[in-house]
Amino acid sequence: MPLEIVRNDITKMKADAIVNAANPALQMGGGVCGAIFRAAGKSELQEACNKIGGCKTGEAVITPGFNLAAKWVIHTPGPVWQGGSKQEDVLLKASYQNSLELAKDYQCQSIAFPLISTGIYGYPKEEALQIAVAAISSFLIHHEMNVYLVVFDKNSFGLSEKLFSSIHQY
Ligand code: AR6
Repeated sequence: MPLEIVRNDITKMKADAIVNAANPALQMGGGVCGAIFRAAGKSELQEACNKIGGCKTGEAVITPGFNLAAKWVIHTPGPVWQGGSKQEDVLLKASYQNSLELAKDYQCQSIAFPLISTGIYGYPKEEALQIAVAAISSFLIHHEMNVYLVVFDKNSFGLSEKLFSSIHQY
């Protein structure tokens, strides 16, 4: 089962790494980022992020998971949706690819992603879901890893069922 779409709170995922939909300043924000910081331990995780200093859109950095079940948190700022003409698709794909490469470098056997950029950053969910599945699938052609795509709200889950019903048949 190399790619599974699940409906859950990502902070509850028992994977080697969970991915944070971060901002380039690596500061605690709202959405999934706020939830991850609260569950990991706000001050410890913020301190680890401050040591790194920042991360460009589409790139990825790693910190410990502190109080999370996950050993690592991989932080990647996805693009802010600006209508689709600012290479948002390229940058979103890069967020998935760079996070997966970093997980591989840290010998992770499992990783859980949220739907990066689809909340506060405004990326249309259906397109973001297609990009996520395509980027993860092409990585899995050449690598062994259990990848979870964690959808949180009911709409996203419904959309994933509509688009990728075959994925649930494992
Ligand atoms: N588990 C899984 N998914 C979640 C959770 C959760 N606990 N909470 C929300 N989501 P967002 P972005 C979903 O806004 O759009 C922050 O302030 C949510 O339904 O968290 O990349 C950062 O610091 C949505 O589908 O991230 C940045 O400043 C998805 O996670 C900025 O927001 C992403 O929504 C990043 O915005």
